[in-house]
Amino acid sequence: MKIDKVELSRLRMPLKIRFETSFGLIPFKDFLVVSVHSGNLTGYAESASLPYPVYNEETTGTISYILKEFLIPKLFSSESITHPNEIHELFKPIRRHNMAKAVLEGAIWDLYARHQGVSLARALGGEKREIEVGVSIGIEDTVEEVLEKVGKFTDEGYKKIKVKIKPGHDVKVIRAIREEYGPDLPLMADANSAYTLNDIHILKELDQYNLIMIEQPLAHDDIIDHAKLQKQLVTPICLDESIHTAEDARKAIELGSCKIINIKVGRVGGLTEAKKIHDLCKSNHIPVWCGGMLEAGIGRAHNIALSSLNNFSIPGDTSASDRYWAYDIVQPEIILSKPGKLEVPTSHGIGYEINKAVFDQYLINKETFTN
Ligand code: OSB
Ligand code: MG
Repeated sequence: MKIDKVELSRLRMPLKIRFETSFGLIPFKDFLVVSVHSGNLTGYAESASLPYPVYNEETTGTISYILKEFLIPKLFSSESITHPNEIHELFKPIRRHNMAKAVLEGAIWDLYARHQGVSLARALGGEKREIEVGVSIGIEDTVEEVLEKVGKFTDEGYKKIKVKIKPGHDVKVIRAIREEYGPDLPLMADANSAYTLNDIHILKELDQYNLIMIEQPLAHDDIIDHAKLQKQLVTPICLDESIHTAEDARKAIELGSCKIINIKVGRVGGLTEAKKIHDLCKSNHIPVWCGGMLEAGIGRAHNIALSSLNNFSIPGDTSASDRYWAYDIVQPEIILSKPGKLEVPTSHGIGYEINKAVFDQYLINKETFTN
């Protein structure tokens, strides 16, 4: 495949609900859609970035800069691409900036799948025809509001309920959910690094509620203290922020820092690395699931394709589009095909088309780079 053109479209989408985590409120989604063009085919991906560098160090602004200054020129300097795995190698000399790498690589994966005449899921080696999904519930002002959302989403059939926690909004929330919905509700908590080992008494209290896992309780850059913590908890620890590469995953598994890994394509620098982490975890009997970054439809479509790989054995955070969006940028709309399930598309590439009217409504800037 010879890349003729790359387009960067910056979109700003209002969230239809309030979403807060231990690192703060996410007031809207500001992201890039990258499209890569080759002949009459186009591949799409969207950046996982948030408006502020609070989940990781990247923002939509840094991603745009790294793409324009380094990654697009590198792509244009390579002769022709036979497989997207080559992109990961091509970008390797540039350190970190994983979300920037992931969005360009993701668009090339979609283009490659279309070029091969297969779905992205198939191109990645995914076998599932449908995936089980869960939902992530943010920090709310009151426990009652959390309970109401848990009820709404269990009614919709979501297979896993994840609630955000932070000091002061943890045990009381989990206890109330267990009291209201019983011991069998598939429940987990995500702390987004809000605790330290000094809070071990709180984490041990949470350990009594039979959570499927507790996600990233300690520092975003830690695997040592997580290993110490895991030894003292029955509840499996799942790492999110701490894992950026398959090497990070290997070390965390070796140390015993976690028993589960949340894979986010953006955080790990693309689908090639995501698949590598999936494979490594599989051979180490570590289940994985696909995390979310409040994606619009293109990002959701990539997550669905990735989740079709068979070691994604725990429902992910990729809920239907109506979780966050009044109108989504893809069509058909991403909806549950059965309670708590999303169908894996079989048409070429990501399996969804751009809804141009909605896309243009949220578009704030577009730049074109010709090879
Ligand atoms: O830690 O998984 C996280 C959203 C933004 C940043 C980090 C996280 C999240 C979520 C939402 O939990 C997942 C989703 O619904 O996309
Ligand atoms: Mg998380």
